[in-house]
Amino acid sequence: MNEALKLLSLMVSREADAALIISNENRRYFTGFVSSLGYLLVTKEEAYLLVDFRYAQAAREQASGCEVISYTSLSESLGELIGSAGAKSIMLEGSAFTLNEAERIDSILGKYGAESIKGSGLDRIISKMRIVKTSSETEKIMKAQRITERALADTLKLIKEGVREKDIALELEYLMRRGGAEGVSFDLIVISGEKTSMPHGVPGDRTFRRGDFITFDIGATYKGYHSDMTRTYALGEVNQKQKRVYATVLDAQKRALEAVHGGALCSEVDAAARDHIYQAGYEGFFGHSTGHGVGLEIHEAPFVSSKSDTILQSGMVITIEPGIYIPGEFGVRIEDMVVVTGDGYINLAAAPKELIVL
Ligand SMILES: [Mn+2]
Repeated sequence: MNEALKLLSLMVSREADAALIISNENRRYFTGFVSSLGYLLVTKEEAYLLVDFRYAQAAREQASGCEVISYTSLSESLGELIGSAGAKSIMLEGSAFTLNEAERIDSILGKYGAESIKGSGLDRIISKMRIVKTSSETEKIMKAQRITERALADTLKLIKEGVREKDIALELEYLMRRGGAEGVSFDLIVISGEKTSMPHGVPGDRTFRRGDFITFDIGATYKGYHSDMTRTYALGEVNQKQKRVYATVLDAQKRALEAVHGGALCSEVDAAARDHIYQAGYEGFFGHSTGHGVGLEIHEAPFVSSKSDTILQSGMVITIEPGIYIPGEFGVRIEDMVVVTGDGYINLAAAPKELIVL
């Protein structure tokens, strides 16, 4: 077993005889192997990656720290392993199994005198391991961020009146992939005008007009790791209300960043942004949390919300992204992705944040 698998095995052994992992992200995290299907069985002594014929050769070459088993009958292969390990209780990834898959696994386990433990126990164990990034993980996140910013800089040159949102989103994706991205972190958000009041608006046929705010919420993936950044630009001109809202969001974002350091509570960081926005008179216009962790998933622990009592630790990668959204008018969000350090943070986003009128 590799180090991550050894640690997982140790933590699982306190609560069960084995763990069965099926999510793409967690299989990749523990074995380094990328596939769209596969079962990682971790017992007290061994880790087995069960894959079908399509992945057998690649898994043998690439998977780290586990024995690769190519199955023709999952039921037989999994059953034999569980039987020979003498495992009676198997933790399942609660967030990854569908009801149908869990029923199928239960019927296999039942035949071999074992049973599953469902719920969030295994998810919590894995989340705790993934929440602090290794330097190799952070490097991949930084690379994804650099690809994103380079593509954004080239795309901004194309912004002018009459250009469609979805053409800009497409161009950005193309440039990211050409720049070395595996793909996009999520469907890129490029929205304009009154649509910017929708935090997750979808790029469409709307064309840019003078006086618009244009929101870019964008990210690329690199070797499985995501990046995430939001910038809001103005086109041609801005009015006083737009300026005031933009300045309020930027101040809130800076205050939240100032609150980031190892030992800070996520809820304190959220409050630093939220209190500022509410005191400026925009209570009710900031309806999402201040940020989230980023890694193999675009949204993962820790969650920087008012309800989170998670303590920030050095090595966590989080976003800080307050916003103000005024329905029917416009919205502003500014998002940076940072690495938490003992006494502060390293900002992975370099794109300027002062209001830019394109
Ligand atoms: Mn985000």
